[in-house]
Amino acid sequence: MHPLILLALLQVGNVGAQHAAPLPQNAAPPQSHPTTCYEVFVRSFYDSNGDGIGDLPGLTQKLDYISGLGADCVWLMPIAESPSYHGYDVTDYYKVEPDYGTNDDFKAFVAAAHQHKIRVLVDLVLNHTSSEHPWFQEALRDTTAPHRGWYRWAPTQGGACPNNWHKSPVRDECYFGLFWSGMPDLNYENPAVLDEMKRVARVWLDSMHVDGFRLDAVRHLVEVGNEVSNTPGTHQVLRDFGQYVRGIAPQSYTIGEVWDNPDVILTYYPDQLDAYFAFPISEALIEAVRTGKAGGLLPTVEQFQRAEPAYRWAPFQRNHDQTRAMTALANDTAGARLAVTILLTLPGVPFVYYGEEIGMTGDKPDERLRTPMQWTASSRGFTSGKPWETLQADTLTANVAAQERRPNSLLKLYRWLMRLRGNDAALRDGRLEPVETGNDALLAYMRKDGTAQVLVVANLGTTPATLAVPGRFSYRSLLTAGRTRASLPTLQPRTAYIYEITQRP
Ligand SMILES: [Ca+2]
Ligand SMILES: [Ca+2]
Repeated sequence: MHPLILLALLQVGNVGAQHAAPLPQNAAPPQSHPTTCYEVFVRSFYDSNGDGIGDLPGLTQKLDYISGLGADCVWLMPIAESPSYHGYDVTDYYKVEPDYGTNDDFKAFVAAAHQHKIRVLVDLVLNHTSSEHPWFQEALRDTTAPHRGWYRWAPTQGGACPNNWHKSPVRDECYFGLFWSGMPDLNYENPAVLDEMKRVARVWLDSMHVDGFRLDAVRHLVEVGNEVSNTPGTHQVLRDFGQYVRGIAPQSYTIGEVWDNPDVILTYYPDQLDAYFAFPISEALIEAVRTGKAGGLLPTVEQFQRAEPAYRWAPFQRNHDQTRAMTALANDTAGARLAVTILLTLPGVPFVYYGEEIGMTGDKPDERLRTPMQWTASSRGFTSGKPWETLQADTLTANVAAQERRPNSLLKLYRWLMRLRGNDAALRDGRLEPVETGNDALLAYMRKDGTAQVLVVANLGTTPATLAVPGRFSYRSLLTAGRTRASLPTLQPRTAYIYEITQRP
């Protein structure tokens, strides 16, 4: 039985099993959700043919590495045909970007991933297309074109276009594009647009065999006047789309990007996408490690936990739009170790951004957040040719090969924690209960399922600390070998501990 179901039954049991109430709608059994998901930028992962661009055959060759980490899921940033390096402006939703390979290369990748027991989520960009998409090009040139109504048009005002609108290059009119002129927004007030995106989803699920989607910028789907975020129409599109995908692929997983505060994110449940990224947890986590103060981290986690089952929200450190974690932590390796130990012991479905596991650095502009994976001390580990983007200089020291050789490297810690999470039901699915420490530099929480409990303690501060947990327990470390203890040791500065604890008589 799944622990979440057991937990639900135990709770029902508390109020009298003979009057068991039906489970609330949002506590439906999860469809075997991922344990830990690894975000990959294909262009920067591994180049198989020496053109300097990472590709699908290269990614396929690195599946042993990803499964060796302990990930059972990958999210691939956009892989559909696109004129840009990042792929968030699509020109053909049904075709793999030629830089990355062919549709057959993608199918071969998915088959190999499934042999590694890794599910594949692909980025799906619903909000906008590329301005070079044939739909938009036809609509731009011909006001009677079939796809004219798939975009939003308006007359110019005194020859100019208002904020978020862009001047047509062919006539005196404006079109709407929230992000930039190269990304015209699709018009979801036209039902044909959503119908088309359902066809796209079906093809990727049925013919390409993906296991789900990461959905980009979903809070911006439908505009009302000047309101461009979180409108009722946006919720309705997601409700419709989520229901459609669950209907044709009940085992799939959809996760949306709603980069907003917790109260707003929670309005996207219970009946829209399966899950959303927990941006507020990410921010509180990095902030806690950076400042040495637990601050709002656990209250934020509890806010999500109270509202929704853990498989429906995804904590992470950083993604492809944000300063990399190691850079945000000012190159503090102890901080990076604290951050991942906390991340991978929180409830939810944690996501790891490629390269985080070796402490890759990077700051804006965006290209520098998405540099090639540092397999070895030079770019030769990524490509035999000239890399599409220069690697970070610290590939000399921060690389997979070096960390494979070093005991206790960051890479080995990630591997240990990801596998631990996969094998420990309390860590994977248990509820989080904060432990009062009376010290803001000391973060402590229990993870409990029906049978086991795990205690996580992180001393975020720079001085040693102690913590007395009420009750008589035995402590068995899940991070290091060693004897079972009767109490916690002195908690060293900038160090985290994980113990399985059992009641002593
Ligand atoms: Ca290539
Ligand atoms: Ca939009």
